[in-house]
Parts: sequence; C-alpha cells; structure tokens
Amino acid sequence: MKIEAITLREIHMPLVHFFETSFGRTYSRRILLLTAHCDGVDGWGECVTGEDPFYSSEWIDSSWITISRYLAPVVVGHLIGSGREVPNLFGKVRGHRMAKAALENALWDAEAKQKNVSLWKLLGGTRKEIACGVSIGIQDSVEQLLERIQTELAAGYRRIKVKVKPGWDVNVLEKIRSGWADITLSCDANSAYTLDQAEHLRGFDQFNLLMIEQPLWHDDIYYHARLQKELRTAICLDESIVNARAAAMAIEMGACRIINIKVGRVGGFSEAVKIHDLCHESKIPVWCGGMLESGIGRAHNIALSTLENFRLPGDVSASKRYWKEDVIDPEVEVSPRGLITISDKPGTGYLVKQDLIEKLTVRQETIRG
Ligand code: OSB
Ligand code: MG
Repeated sequence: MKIEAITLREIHMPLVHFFETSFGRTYSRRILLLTAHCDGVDGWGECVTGEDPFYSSEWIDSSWITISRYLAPVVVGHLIGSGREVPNLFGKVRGHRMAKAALENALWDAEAKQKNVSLWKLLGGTRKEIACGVSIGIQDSVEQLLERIQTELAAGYRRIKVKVKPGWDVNVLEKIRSGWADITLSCDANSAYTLDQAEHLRGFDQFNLLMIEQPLWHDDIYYHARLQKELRTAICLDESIVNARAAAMAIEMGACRIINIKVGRVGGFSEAVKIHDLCHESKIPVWCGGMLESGIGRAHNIALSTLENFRLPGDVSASKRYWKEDVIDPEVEVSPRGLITISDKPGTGYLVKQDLIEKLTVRQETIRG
C-alpha cells in the first residue's frame, strides 16, 4: 500500500477519576493520535506517551516532533507491504519507541483493513475473549481505595493491581487482604524503591501477591535479579523491558517471573510479538499493560492480548472507567465475568468516531510526501 500522508492530532480528554502513581497524579490526558492515509484506507494509531517525561523519557511533545520530523518522512510517499517492515525503516532513529509504535501500529491497522482481516488475526492471535484486570491508582485515603476495589470486583474484574510507594504499601496491602483474603492481587511500584529496601519489600511476601511490578529503577535489570532471589513474590518487569533483547536478558538473569508487555513501550506490534514469542518459549507468562489510552490504543491492546501467552489478566479495562465518552464505537465493554469478547470484523473491530475526535482536537498537522 502507498502511504499518502500522515496526520497527527492532539486531543484533550479529562479522566473520569484522577490516576496517581508513585511519580504523580493525572486528571486529564493530552493524547496524540495518528492517522496513516493509505490508498483510500485510514489506519489509526495512538502514541501512548504521557504529558510529562516521568514514566519514560518520551512525552507527547517529543513524540510529536519526532514523528513529524523523522519518522513520518521515512514512510510518506512510499509503498509498504506490511506493518512488519516498519521497524527496519526506523532503524536510524535511536529510542523514541512510543513515537515509532504509534506509526507502526497505524500501518498494521491500515494493512488489516486493506486485507479485510481482523487485526488480531494478522498479529497471530488465537483467543476469542480476553481476561481483564484493573490498575487502581493511589487514592486520598485507604478507605477510598477499598471502596474502589469493591466497585471493580463487583464489576467482575479478575485481578486487582494497586499502585504502591514508600508510605503507601504494607499498610495498604494489609487492609486489602483483611477485607479480601483470596482475590488475585498485585502491586506496581513504578520504580519507587531501591535495593537497600529489600528487607522492607520482603514484607510484601506475606500478602500472597500474584506479582510486584517494577519495584526498582526504570532502566534496571541486574538489581531486579538480585532482588528476585530474596523474594518469594514474583517480580514482573514493565519499564525496563524496552525490547526483546532486554526481555531475553531479564529471563536469563532471573530478574522476573512475569513480563508486562506494552506495545508503545517496546516500539510497536512487531517487537511486542517478538517478546511474546520469546516469553512463550521460556515459559514466562505475559499480560498486556495499559497507559490510560483512548479507545484507539485500547483497541490495539485488545488485539495484542489475543496472543496465546497472554495468560494473565491485562490492564485492559472498560472505556467507561476512564472516559465519559470514548472515541470508538462500540466502546470497550467488559462482561460481568471480567472478559472482553473479540470482534471478527476487519481492522480492530471498533470504528473511530471522527466527529468526536474533531471536537476534541486542539492541534493538527499533516505530513505529505
Ligand atoms: O505502570 O502500568 C503502569 C499508567 C500510566 C503509566 C504507567 C502505568 C499506568 C497504569 C495504567 O498502570 C493502567 C491502565 O491503563 O489502566
Ligand atoms: Mg507498571
């Protein structure tokens, strides 16, 4: 297919409820959407960068300029057979994986539409429904957190993940476990601890957690391996798994027993599938992480989650948990059993609400050949 032009759009969407991690609180999202105009078909992608370079070094403004100046010009005006070819074309640009993923994924979406197949089948997925969990941020009080957990369990979600940081951890996990002894529970530190706190982290072992996500530095694998030897709880790596090589290293070193795959963090679907396959061969279960995406990124996460080794519930939850109105039709819905049913329609199976996107757009740029 010929890539005629790429359109970038920034949309603003307030969250239904703020989201707080160990690095800060977000009330409203600035989201970068990308449209690839290919032979009469539009492929959509979402750049999952945050408003600030806090989760990773990329942020919405760095991604915008990287795509506009370096990545889009590489593909615009060219013929591309498949999304699979894209990573090689971006080889000269170091890093900027979330920016690369937005463009690569839009081209996978366009390819699926061109071929009239569903994106999940094109990616090699097999699951007809996927299991959903929720990620619950730090709240103003433990009571508020317990209320939110109650609400999500009642909605059917199969795994509760809570954000932790020093001062909001053992005390909070204790209260959760005294209310719900048997639920599948995990926690995510987003790099809030150091190896000196290993003894403190060992205190998490008493809560029978499914995993503790990224306890140490965002770019570390070695010290996680040291920590994993001291913990009974499985470590799951998120931030530090930036590509398949990092995943291979983490597995070889015993730095984690579970991996969170975020398609943006690893640079696109091609690399995400590679990591999935590698983990599958190594018997490391994976699950799909989330970045507070609009429906466009969410639909891509759903497609990826259909691959076989996505054995654990992902942070892929219903649109209404985030937005008053999502930008796709239908919105993402989760059944009372905590499942999302996968559509057989071409592309993602979700239509983009172009009118709504127009209304939410605050800036736009089109890159032509
Ligand atoms: O570490 O998984 C994370 C959101 C922003 C940055 C980092 C993370 C998260 C989440 C959100 O946990 C999960 C979701 O999209 O619901
Ligand atoms: Mg995480």
